[in-house]
Amino acid sequence: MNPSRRNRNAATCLVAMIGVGMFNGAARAQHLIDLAIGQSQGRIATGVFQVQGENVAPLLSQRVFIAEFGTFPNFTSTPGFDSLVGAFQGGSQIGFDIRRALRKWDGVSFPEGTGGIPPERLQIKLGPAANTRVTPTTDELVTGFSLAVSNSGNSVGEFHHHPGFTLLEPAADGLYLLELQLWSTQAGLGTSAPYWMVFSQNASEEDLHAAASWVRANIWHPVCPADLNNDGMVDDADFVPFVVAYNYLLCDPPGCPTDFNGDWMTDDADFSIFAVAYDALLCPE
Ligand SMILES: [Ca+2]
Ligand SMILES: [Ca+2]
Repeated sequence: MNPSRRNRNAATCLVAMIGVGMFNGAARAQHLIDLAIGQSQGRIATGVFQVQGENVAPLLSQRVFIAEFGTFPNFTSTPGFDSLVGAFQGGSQIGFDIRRALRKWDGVSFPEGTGGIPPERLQIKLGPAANTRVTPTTDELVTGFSLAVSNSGNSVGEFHHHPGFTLLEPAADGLYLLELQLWSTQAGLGTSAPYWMVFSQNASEEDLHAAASWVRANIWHPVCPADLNNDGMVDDADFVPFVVAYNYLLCDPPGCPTDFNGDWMTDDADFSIFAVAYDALLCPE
């Protein structure tokens, strides 16, 4: 790799992105800790928002997210879902499915077998009573409910909703794993890959990060993590957001897409992994 070429190209790209001025970052700051969704490679993709100077960009390469109960006891509505304006067809619906039973962290792993299924179930709810779903007691798919993509005003094509997540009794302390997928009524738009939310019920941040990193390494197995915009290749469009994170050792909650080795920091170890992927350019099949 030629660093000067890379840096020059990346700088050009960054200037171009700022020039485009995708939207005003300050106005949207309240949504930055939401789960970012958008379209890539023909399907819904999940990720996080990254602040880039005056702008905010979705990095759609993240599939493990963290959340903490406690807004009210056993409850949170953060992260919600948000997308850029115009990301989806206005007036279409995006829904979710629960893919399997809830799992509980045993200090080392989220056990696969039925022994890893806790007595607790997790409820997802928004709006009318019909919009309530609870995790199954065995590994089966529970079809969720759908919510509207905006079709009015300055937000046409934006999907922004905050379902409530409630840990049901006995709601013991610990870490819980929820596996979901997102689907759309928009013609030709495919269902997302599975994604995971690790919920903390009074657990330490250290344990929450360790559990999320375990999911990344043992369930997700990302094959091309350096492809931050999820377009199938690692190029300058990925280098820009990587450097933004690298410059500040940042993670972008509720995930950390620029952390490639699972330590919840973006540093030299991740840079080395990025450089190898950048040289290869194309993601593995
Ligand atoms: Ca890319
Ligand atoms: Ca790292």
